[in-house]
Amino acid sequence: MNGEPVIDLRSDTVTRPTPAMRRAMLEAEVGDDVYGEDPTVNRLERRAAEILGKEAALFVPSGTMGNTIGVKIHTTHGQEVICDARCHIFNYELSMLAWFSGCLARPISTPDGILTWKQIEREIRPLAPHYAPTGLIALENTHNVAGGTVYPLEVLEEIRAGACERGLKIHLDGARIFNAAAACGRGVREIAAQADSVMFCLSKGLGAPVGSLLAGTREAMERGRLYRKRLGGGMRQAGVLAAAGLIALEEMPARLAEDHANARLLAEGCARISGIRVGPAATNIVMLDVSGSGMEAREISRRLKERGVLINPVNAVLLRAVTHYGVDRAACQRALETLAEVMAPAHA
Ligand code: TLP
Repeated sequence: MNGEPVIDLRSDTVTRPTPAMRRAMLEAEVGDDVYGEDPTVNRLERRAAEILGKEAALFVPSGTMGNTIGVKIHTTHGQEVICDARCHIFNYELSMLAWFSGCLARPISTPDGILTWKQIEREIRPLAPHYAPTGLIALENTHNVAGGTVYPLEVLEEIRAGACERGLKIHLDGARIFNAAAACGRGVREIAAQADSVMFCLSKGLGAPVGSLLAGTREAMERGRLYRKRLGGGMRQAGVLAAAGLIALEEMPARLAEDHANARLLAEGCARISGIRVGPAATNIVMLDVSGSGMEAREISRRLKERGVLINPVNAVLLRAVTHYGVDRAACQRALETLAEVMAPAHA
């Protein structure tokens, strides 16, 4: 390493609070949120519900808890949840779908993480002697592992219409719904309207230190509040966190297009490096398929780290680079140069 700052492209979760967030945290009005008495948390929940066009919202410590409660409020034990095969709920949440809600996943393989109503409809199971009935449809927008891909609004609308007709609820893992909105030019409210419950994260591209929100009907959020307590997510003077969340919500969505432009820069640069095949880079996530390089993804990740660039492997042949406000255009350029250097010996 040459003394330059580390370029951290492992995730947008690594973002640190902005100076405005830190000031707001310092000055936050607080109370005991388990009693519903934290004015800043209450303000954040009201504002999030308003932005998403839902009746109510619930502040939770993590996206995983938001999804866990989101699944629980719509399902009963022994049901199936239809989802994409690479979604976060199914793959990266320590089987909470089964552990907490007692449900099975009914995963559908897709090339881009985007489900269609046609695919979903085929997998709906009725209550019958051999079946676990379908209890919920879970969608992810943007889709993380597929490379930050975005649902076209028409596809969501079709799923919504079909689900309504079949009496099925939809939970949206919108950890990065603001990235989705920025990329497809629609409001988060339009996207959120296509689901019964929506989880989104303050602590990813929006830059808050901690926290996610689950939004839906008032009745569902009241039940959700009890599940949050069961899961140990009843926080006390959480207003210090909510204060940063409010800044994240108001100030950060407008700059996400910058992260998307940097991701495109990375993707275009990587496409010129021999041995790398680049995914779609629709938003702030770039998937790099290095199966043609003769090197394992984790070896590339190790070599990059030695040179001050952090990019995580997803599996033996895939790396994931995520842009965020902590890495500017110049940092992405430098990451590209480092990547080219690291990949070169494999093709010498
Ligand atoms: N994703 C993290 C890791 O868990 C992989 C990341 O670095 O991207 N839904 C989606 C789509 C997510 O990407 C994540 C986090 C979550 C839910 C869970 O959020 P947290 O980490 O707050 O529990």
